[in-house]
Amino acid sequence: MEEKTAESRRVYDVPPTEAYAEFMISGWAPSPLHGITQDPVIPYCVARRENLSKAFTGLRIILPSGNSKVRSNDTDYRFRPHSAFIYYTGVQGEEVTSDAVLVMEPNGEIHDSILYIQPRSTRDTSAFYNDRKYGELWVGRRYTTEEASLRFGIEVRKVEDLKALLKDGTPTVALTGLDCMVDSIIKKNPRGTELENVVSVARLIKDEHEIQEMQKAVDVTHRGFNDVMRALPAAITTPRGERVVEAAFFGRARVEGNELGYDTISAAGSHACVLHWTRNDGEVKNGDLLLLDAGVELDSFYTADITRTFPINGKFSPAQRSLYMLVYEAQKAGFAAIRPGVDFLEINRACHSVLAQGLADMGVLTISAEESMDPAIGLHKRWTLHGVSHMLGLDVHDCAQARKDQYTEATLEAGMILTVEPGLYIQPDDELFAPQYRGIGIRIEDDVLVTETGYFNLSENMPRHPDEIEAWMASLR
Ligand SMILES: [Mn+2]
Repeated sequence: MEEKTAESRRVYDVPPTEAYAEFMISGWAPSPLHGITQDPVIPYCVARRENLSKAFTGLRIILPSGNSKVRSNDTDYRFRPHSAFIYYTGVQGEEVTSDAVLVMEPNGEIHDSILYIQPRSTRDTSAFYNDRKYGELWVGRRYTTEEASLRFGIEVRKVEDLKALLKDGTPTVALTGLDCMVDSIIKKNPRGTELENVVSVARLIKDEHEIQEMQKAVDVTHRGFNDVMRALPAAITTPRGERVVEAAFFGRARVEGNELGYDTISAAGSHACVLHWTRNDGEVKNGDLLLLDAGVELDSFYTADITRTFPINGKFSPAQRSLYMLVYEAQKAGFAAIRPGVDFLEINRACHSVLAQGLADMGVLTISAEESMDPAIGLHKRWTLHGVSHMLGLDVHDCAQARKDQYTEATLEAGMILTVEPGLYIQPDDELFAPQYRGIGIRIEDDVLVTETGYFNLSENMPRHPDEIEAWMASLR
């Protein structure tokens, strides 16, 4: 694979003259950064690397941040480092660019960690004014290697020095598919899949710092939902009002956080019955419900994942309220199931039992709830569609490289953070339901920490009961 260089992108730039190049490297005052401090995450990163070291004694471990991805021509998507790179380095927001690599060099029983970065393009280089991708006059100042070393509490070198090191034949384990330079050199990676698994499983149990960041992510997301409530009058009067909702939330994500943790689902009316409705180009109408599934990703890259379903005009109709209460009761049953030692899938069973019973009581499910809960039958899933829990953290679907026996088929442990998100979706053309219920989609999703004695709902402060939701909306009108 050929590396894309800044040079190859600048097809329409006029090359600088020799006189200009000469002129540009002189006459600049020194500009060191003062007051660099370490983020509180750094001691945690040291401990995390010690754990990783033990799993791969004697092997060089390579965790790239990843290359940037071209959107079109010389325009890239906004860069976000790989979650494992974040977890083991503690980088925040945009302070480290693409192409950085964390290398853990074997040193007897332990490893020495070195962070390779694209350092500041200093004034004695031409890059600072002619490198469109990393040059300071194009994209802003970055840390020098010395500054980065202070900031991250780790030895830091230039990434251009990495190529020679990687060619020295040291037995290596690497995360591949992220960095084309690393991939082009690392041909033997027999334990690569195991590394993917280990760095994913490490995040099943959150440390103290992660729990704090998750609470912050939830709190900022709460404020984003408040912004959406305030934007509803504009959403109702604007074509594609779902985009007004999406934009209101996105504003909060960018102002207080790094980004969205995932694409916002802003689903009004029957769009709520489309599980991944991210087109968000529909109307927001008085009398309908709005299902908003959204999460802010902080500068630390931890994200919340919250869903609330609320009446656009501030008041649930009787049909909306009755379906909503069924989902509400299902979620309560899901919460009640959470404590260490319980099967991960028990939360799902608890929620779905309530939903199936409710559907049977309404007469739409014509077999008993118990019969339907038999995994071989599961007819109620016509209206519930999805499982109710997943791990949450740096990724919205966190720990995704864990094996089933470590995750969905394992038991809950204190320190896990997961979602509880039952839903009920009555498609607009579902003739099994009376007309007043058709086209109603409801999901309630909270972010929960498993504790020694049960659980703590990180999003407890966000109203869930219909009465509380109506009061919440009225307070923001
Ligand atoms: Mn979710």
